[in-house]
Amino acid sequence: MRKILILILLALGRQSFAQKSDPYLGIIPAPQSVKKTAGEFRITPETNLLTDSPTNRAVVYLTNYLKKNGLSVSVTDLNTIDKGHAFLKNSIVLATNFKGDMAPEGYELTITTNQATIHGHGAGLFYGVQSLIQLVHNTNPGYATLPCATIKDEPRFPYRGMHLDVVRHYFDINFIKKYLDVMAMYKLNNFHWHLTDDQGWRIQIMKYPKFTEVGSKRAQTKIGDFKGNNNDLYDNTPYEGYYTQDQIRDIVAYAHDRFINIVPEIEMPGHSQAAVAAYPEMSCDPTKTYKVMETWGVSNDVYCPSPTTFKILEDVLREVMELFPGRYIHIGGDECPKATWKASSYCRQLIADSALNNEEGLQSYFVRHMERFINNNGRSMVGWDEILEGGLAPNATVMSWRGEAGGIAAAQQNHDVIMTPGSGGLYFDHKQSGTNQEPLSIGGNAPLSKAYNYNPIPAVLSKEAQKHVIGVQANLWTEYIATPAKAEFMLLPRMLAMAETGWTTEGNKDYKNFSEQRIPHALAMLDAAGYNYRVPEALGTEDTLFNGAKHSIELTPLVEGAKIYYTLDGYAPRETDLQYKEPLIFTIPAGKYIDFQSITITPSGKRSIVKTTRMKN
Ligand code: TNX
Repeated sequence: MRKILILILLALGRQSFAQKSDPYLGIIPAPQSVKKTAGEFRITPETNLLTDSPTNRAVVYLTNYLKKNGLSVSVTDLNTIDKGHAFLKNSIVLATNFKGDMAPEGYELTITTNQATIHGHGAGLFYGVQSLIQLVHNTNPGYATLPCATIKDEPRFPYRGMHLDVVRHYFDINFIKKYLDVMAMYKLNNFHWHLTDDQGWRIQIMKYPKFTEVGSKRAQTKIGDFKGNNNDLYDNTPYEGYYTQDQIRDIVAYAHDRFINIVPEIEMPGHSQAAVAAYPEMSCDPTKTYKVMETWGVSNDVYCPSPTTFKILEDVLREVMELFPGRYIHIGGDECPKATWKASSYCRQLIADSALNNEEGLQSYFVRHMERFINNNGRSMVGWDEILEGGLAPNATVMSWRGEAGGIAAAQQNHDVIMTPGSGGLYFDHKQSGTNQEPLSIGGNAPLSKAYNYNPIPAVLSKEAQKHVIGVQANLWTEYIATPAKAEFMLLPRMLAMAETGWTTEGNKDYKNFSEQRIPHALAMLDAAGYNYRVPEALGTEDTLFNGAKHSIELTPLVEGAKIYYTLDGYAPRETDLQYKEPLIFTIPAGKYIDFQSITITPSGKRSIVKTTRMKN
C-alpha cells in the first residue's frame, strides 16, 4: 500500500515538473508576465466563488467547468455580503468592478494559498478564467490544485481569428460548437465562417429559398487530388448540408458566451457557382444551366455586376446582418476570373459607361457597391487581398492571404489589415511535415514551427502603418478535409501556435519552450477533452543519416503520458515493439548500418509519424 502511494506521489510530482520549470506555467498563449510564488491553492467542494457579477459569462463558464470536473462550488454575490467576506479563505474571486486601468481584454490573476483572484473587464475576465483553467493540474477526486503565482496579461492584437470552410465539406453545428470551444480556450476572438462558395451555399436565406434548396447540394464530389492524374474520378455520392437561421442564431449565442465574434463570409463576385446554379439570373448568361461545382479550384461561373445581382445580394446581406451582430461582413473578393465578364457585352458596356479601365476596374466597382451598402447599414467590410486590384474600396479591411504584399499595400493606404498568409504557415490545409506520411492535403508544408514563427508585423511598414495590422488568422480550407477528425488533426496543435502569435509579444515567444514544455500538457488536455490532433514526433527523433561507430539516442515524447516504441529490424514500429525507456547507445560494425525507427503513441492510441535514423559505419 505504501509503495503504491509513493508511486502515485511520484507520478503527480513528475506531472507538475514541466509546469514548475516552465516560466509560463504551461499557459498557452504565453502571458505578458508570470511571477511564481510558493505553494498551491486547492479548489475543493467547499471553495466559495465570490463575484460582483454572478451572471457574467466568464463566471458562468468557470462554474460550468468546475461542475463538469466534479467540483460544484457555491457562487456568492459580493454585492450582497459584507466586504470582509471578500477575504474569505478558500475562495475564487472574479471581479469586474476593480479600480485602475487595464488594457482591453486584459486581466490579472493572483493565486495565493487562500485565494485565486481574477480582475478583468468583459473578455478580460473570461481570459483570466481560461488561464486559471489551464493552471489546474493534478485533478483528483474531490479537489484540484493551482500553483501560486501572479499573472498580468493582455493581448498583442485585438483580432485573433480562426477560419473554417464549411462549403467544400459541411460540418454540423455540434462540430462548430466544439471548434468555438477550442478557440475560446486559447483566447481567439473571431470565427471566420466561410459559408458560400462554388461547391455549396450553406446559409438559409428566407427570401431566396433556392440558395439552399438548390445551392446546398452537389451531385457528387471529386476523389483525391483534383490536379492529379485521376482528375476524372468522382464518388457518385450526393452531398448536402446547410445551417438554418435558427441554428445560426444558436451558434452566434454560443460564440457570444465565449467572447467570440463571428465574421460571416458571403463570397462575391467569384466563387459563386453554387449561387448562380440556384439563381441563374445572377450570372451574365441566364440561359445557361449551371450546377453546383463537384470538383475543386476556381470556377468561371461568377456573378454578373448587374442590378439584379446587386438587389439579391443586398437582400441576402440584410438577412446576414440580421443574424450576425458583429462589425465585420466578409465579402470574399478572391479569385474572380475575368473571362466571363470579358465575353459579356453587358460588362463591356458597363466598363465604358462607368469609365472603368478594364475588368479589374469592374471587380472594384462591384466591391465598392457592396461596401457602400454594408457601410450604410453600419457595418464594415472585409475582403481577401484581391480587393486591392482595380482600387481598394474606401473603408475596407484586407485579409492578406497571398503572402504579405496585399497587407503591406493596404496598411500603407491606411486600411486595416488581418495577416493570414499561406506563406507564413497559416494555411492549415497545408501538410504538417515534409514526409510522405501526412494525409492528402492541398500541398505546401506548414509544420508547427513555421506556424509558430510567423510575425504579423512586416518590418517594411512604418510605425504608423504597423498600427493598421489589427491581427492574425489561420485558415482551414476543407477540399481534402471531409471529417471532423481530420479537421481537428489539421487544426491542432497548429492553432495553438497561431493563438500565441496573436496574443503574445514577440519578445515572450519561444518555440523551444512552447513545443517542449507547454505543448505536451496542452495536448494531453485536448485529448481528455475529446479532440483529435497531430501527435508531434518525439523530441530527439530525426530522419537522418548518422555516420560513425557509436551512436546514442535520447528521446522525449511531446504528449504527456505518451509512449515511444521502436524497431531496429527495418519494420515500421507499433505498440507490439520495444518500448523506449532510457537513452540507448549503439555500436555499429564497420560496413554495416542499423535503422532506428520510432513512433509516439498516446494513451488514447493516437500515433505520430515514424521517424528513421540510419546509423551507419
Ligand atoms: C485559395 S485563400 C482560396 C480558397 C482555397 C484555398 C486552398 C482564398 C481566399 N481562396 O478558395 O480553398 O486557396 O488553399
